[in-house]
Amino acid sequence: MKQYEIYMQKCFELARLAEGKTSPNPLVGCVVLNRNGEIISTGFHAKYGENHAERDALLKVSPKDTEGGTLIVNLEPCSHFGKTPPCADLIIEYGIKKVVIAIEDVNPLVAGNGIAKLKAAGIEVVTGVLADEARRLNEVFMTNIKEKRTFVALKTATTLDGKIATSSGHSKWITSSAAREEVKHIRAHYDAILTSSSTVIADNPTMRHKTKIILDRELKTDFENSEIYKSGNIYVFHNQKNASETIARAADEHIGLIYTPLKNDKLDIEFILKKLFELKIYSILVESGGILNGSFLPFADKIYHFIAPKITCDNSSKSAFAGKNITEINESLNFKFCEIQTFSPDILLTYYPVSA
Ligand code: AOF
Ligand code: ZN
Repeated sequence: MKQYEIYMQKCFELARLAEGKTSPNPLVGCVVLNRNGEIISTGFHAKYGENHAERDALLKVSPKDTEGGTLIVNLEPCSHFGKTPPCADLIIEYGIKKVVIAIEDVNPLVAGNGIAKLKAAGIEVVTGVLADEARRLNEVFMTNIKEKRTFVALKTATTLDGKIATSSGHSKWITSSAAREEVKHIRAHYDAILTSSSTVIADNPTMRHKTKIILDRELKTDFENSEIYKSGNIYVFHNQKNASETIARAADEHIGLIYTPLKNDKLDIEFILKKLFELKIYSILVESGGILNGSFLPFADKIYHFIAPKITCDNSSKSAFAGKNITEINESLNFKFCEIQTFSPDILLTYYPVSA
């Protein structure tokens, strides 16, 4: 079993090579052993629409080599005709004797059918190897398919006292360049970055990324000069009637204006998330100030929190999460830590909400 865990880790590494490129498909890696237990091939699902991991690995070798061998993969092999024929059929064709899987596929077209097909062909199937890690690896895919909604991640960078800027808004830079480099990698894993008009106005970020989402209730950002409007696809959620008349540039091909109802005097986040899923934006990274972070926190699936070893000790510097008044500590939202990484001298804490 230990040996399978090592191969499964290898599958995760292979799968991660395609991070940010497979949406809305999962991240999948595969290792093939011959009958003597030696690795003879590896593969991964490199890009949406391309070969699945098992097909990628098997097509590099011949059935002569794989006869009686073992295939390790982090997701149940598929059983449906999609962009490619079923991986389960190819595994059977290649004479594989044993298949080791981390988790079942949640796609209703597959869910259990792939395993059933393999077993019906007399293949031994082992499941559940490093299942928790495998679920985390494909948390976006699983949320999309099971809950039919966009996965929401949130990133913040604070001092030890949880501050993101001084009271005047000064924040460059709280974290080191190593941490800021890592932020670029994190962004690449998500379909879009979401931010607020206040952040656009205060920081004038470029955010060169596939898709950008800006929450700008009163359409007060500078559409002509802000860096963010100069590249890529942009959706602006707002609450202004006759918006496109007021903002000529909004008629531009790459800016989509979306009228959004208000809820408690703010743009309705549930409405926005529903719209994003309809727009096939399957995962977002929220990068903003305390107020928007506070509003998104109840909807967040995951938080990336960089912490620099600095303390402002300032009464009025800005907090990473704001917008509420509570009196009892048990009114706080609760999270569970998942990982601590070091980007010296800073750390990155990754945590998940504890569902109520
Ligand atoms: C696998 N291995 O590497 C992947 C799988 O659109 P298609 O035809 O590529 O099919 C996508 C579905 O296939 C996806 O939703 C998931 O259920 C499965 N993806 N399966 O065995 C892979 N990428
Ligand atoms: Zn497949």
